[in-house]
Amino acid sequence: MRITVLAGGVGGARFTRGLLHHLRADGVTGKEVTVTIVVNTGDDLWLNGLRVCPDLDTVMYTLGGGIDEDQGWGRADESRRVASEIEKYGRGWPWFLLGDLDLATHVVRTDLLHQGRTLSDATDLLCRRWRPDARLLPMSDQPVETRVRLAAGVDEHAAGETIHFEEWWVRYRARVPAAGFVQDGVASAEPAPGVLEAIHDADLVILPPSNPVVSIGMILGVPGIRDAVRAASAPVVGVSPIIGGAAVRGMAGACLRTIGVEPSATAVAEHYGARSAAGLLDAWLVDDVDAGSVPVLEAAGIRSAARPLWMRDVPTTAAIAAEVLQISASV
Ligand code: GDP
Ligand code: FO1
Ligand code: CA
Repeated sequence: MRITVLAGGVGGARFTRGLLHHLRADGVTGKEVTVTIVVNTGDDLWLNGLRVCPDLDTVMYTLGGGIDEDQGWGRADESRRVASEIEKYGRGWPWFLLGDLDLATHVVRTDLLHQGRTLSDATDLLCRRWRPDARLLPMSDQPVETRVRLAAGVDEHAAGETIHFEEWWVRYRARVPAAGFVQDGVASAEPAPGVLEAIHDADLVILPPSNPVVSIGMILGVPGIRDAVRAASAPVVGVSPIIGGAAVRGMAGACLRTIGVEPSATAVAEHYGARSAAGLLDAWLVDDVDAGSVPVLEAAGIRSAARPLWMRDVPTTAAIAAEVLQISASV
């Protein structure tokens, strides 16, 4: 069985860890199951001369056992000696922490890219150390940068200017009003090698509880990927990242409102749309508190079910993944 997940950082990583736990612990089908994760690279940036790929690293560290569990990103047992030295030179982004251990990943990746390797190759090589038990594919080997068009000026930025997504998210905590998101470079980008095949050949495609706008939305924006999901012969099942009208962790609500989508489990499913109506989804899981949206979505052609969707720990997340497999069998 082949499962393909389209993922951002923390939400996608935690879900996939639960999925792998479920598959490996319970031997689900008795058959060999391979998992491919197509990861958002819209957040990637150059900082202090280094290529930083936040979502790829979050997935790699989470599945490889190196993640800072409380924070959800970066390395466990991290220190910041280099960052504090860099700050003294007044260079880089003092509000975006590159920890000492994490820096090693960026140094190795940047070295590989400077040698002419692709991001896919560099990711493969980094994963040889972390052994994530899944294949990690960047959405594209070409840089596609998520930028935020500001609706109001802030600090040195004027209204109407675009800034890197991480500056809007981390420096301004998504509190500066945004007029929209731009995918810089997307027109000339291609899906990375293996991405379209992973979707085409899958027995199940999962949209995990990742940010629908700046994580999954950016992956779907790469030419060819949305069409591949629509055309997949496998069921496409999504898990709501919104519980009771709020993003569970983080500021996804601000992203949704920016594109005119209400932060609710129903509205996000309608935003993805039913595959039977030119959209992407065959099935959708909502939290118990959103059970009221099940009949609405069923009427819209999306098989739906309500169950607890808080990813509290690996076992509760594995149970969510089990439910995804179950509902996928009924579409
Ligand atoms: P990011 O790149 O680190 O922002 O991570 P993702 O895009 O993969 O996922 C972030 C989103 O995951 C958040 O905006 C939440 O909406 C969602 N999320 C985080 N934790 C949970 C959880 O426990 N349950 C559910 N259903 N969604 C969650
Ligand atoms: N998130 C923060 O809130 N503050 C940071 O300083 C920060 C640094 C950082 C460094 C490397 C990395 O891989 C991730 C990092 N993140 C940080 C997480 C992150 O980039 C964002 O929260 C997500 O990408 C939002 O989608
Ligand atoms: Ca991200």
